[in-house]
Amino acid sequence: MTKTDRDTRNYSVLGHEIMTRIETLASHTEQEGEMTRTYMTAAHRGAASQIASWMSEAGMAVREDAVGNVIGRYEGTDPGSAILMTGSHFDTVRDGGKYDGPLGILLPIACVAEWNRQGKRFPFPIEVVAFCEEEGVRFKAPLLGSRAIAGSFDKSVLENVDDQGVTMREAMISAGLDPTQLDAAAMSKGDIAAYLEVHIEQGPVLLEENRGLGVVTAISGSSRFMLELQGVAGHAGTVPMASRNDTVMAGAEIALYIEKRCNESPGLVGTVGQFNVPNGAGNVIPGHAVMSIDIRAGEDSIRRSAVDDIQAEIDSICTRRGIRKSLEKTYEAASVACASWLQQSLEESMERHGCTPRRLPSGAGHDGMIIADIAPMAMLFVRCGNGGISHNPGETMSAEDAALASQVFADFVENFSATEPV
Ligand code: HGY
Ligand code: MN
Ligand code: MN
Repeated sequence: MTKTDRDTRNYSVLGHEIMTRIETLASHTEQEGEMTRTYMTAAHRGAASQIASWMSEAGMAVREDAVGNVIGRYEGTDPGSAILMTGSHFDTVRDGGKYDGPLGILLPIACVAEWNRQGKRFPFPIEVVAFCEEEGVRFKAPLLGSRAIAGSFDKSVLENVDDQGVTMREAMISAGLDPTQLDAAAMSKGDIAAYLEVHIEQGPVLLEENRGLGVVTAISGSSRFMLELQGVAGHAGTVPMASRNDTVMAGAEIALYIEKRCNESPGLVGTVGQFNVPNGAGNVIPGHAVMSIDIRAGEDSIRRSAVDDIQAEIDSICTRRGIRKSLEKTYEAASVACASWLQQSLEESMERHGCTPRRLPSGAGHDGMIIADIAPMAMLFVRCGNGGISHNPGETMSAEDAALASQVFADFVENFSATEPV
């Protein structure tokens, strides 16, 4: 059996092992039969300890930082060398998929375990980071894990409350964490030689082009808002249409304008993911409605001009309909480019394993966009099945693609040198 055949056989075993572990990790969910794992819940803590034990089985020293990131360190031979960091998040959206996040944690752990079995070490240490909170579901504050490491954690979010009125601070303390130690989690520029995140594409491009892998060029920026609409509640049967201040109809008109405006520029997307009528009733004109707005584009200028237009249209719709509004920006991040020298290295690794390189942008946000503040960042996309669907229980990928991604990831690491080629 040639080395390559052996490699391919080993990696196909690794691919299946990764998929099995993704299933095991998915059992840590808040809701039987669906994938929901939000920050600092019992399911989240269970997943953290499962990941920690896989990291230590793989020969890594494991620590948990003050925000709840689980970090496995595979020591290098040169103690002064900067870290090659990899990882992804282990929280999920509600009723989401099993692969968004965990793939980027479990694939590197499997590769480190293989190197550990072979007694193989690198000059640089490898740190696999299981980021604790990327989706921002429970406390409406995304990318907390990577912000803590990048030193951009905004402590005001500690007072954010979940649907039960629990603050983030309380949730952290009851899980045994110490929010006063958050600054100690931060790393500085220079500590990390490069950050590489392996992630499912969460879209249809690789699937439609029959490719297993792609190299990410940039992570799209996004602007997110919560819009609160105050109208006049009234009797559904007696108030004439012309005299209504109906917050759902105003919200619906706003949502349709967002759709129209975002259809005007390629790559611009707009989503109203939440639209609620608190204490609503079927026979009451809704006097109060709350909706989320998420606007993204690869180009920041395109996103910003769309946001300006949408804000102006919200004003005019609300004035015309006699609706009071409050628009709160909950999150904004500029588009972040991936380091071209790392993209180049990833392409070379892909070519060594028979993949024709394909570069593509990421419409989804990732921890890599935050770590990019303190380290050169790259992402390797892995094909999604089922039309590329994600943030949906139908999210899926194959063991073969997990094996191929492991081979390319391992090749990238085995050929990595901590300095950018001149
Ligand atoms: O919303 C996003 O783009 C990411 O999945 N959190
Ligand atoms: Mn993700
Ligand atoms: Mn996601």
